Amino acid sequence: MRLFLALTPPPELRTRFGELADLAQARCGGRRIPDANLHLTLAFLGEVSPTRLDSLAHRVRQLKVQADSWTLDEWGCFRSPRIVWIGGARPDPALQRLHSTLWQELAALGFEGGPSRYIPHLTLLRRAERLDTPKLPAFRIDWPYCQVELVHSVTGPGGSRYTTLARSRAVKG
Ligand code: 2AM
Repeated sequence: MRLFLALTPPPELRTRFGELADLAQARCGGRRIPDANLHLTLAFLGEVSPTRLDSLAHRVRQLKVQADSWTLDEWGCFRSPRIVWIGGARPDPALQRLHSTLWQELAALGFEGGPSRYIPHLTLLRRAERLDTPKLPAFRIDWPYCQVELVHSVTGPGGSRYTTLARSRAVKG
């Protein structure tokens, strides 16, 4: 089963991110990610044997994620997969720490393959026809978060469907 750890936006931000996805698609073309699928991947695990799910979900439920906020204020793209995304103009130490902590936890469970470099990004479009992001309007959105989710991705003819299998404890403040 294909799994990843992610932050998922609260409903009001999902709508705002969806509006940015519409703007991006109008300018760049490509396949817009549906609002329901918008997320920030923190750790991509790839194919995981279902026999490992219980221990992984258990660990995720034990995690204490320090509440923080991610500021998104920049358009970006990955050229070869032709992905258009939004992220932060400046490095975000809290997200980098969270990414490292998660991969330490995952390594303790025997998962390998944490990337050496992490670029926090929220994908809005895939297979964009034009990577014309400099012409897109400026924006600034603060995304408060306090929970990581373990997400199962199933790819079907209509695209990917995501199901949350476990959530970390919410630790406010
Ligand atoms: P993306 O948005 O940059 O494509 C579910 O597929 C999530 O895992 C997506 O957010 C995707 O990131 C990420 N993902 C998919 N394949 C990946 C890979 N090989 N390495 C890292 N992240 C990946």
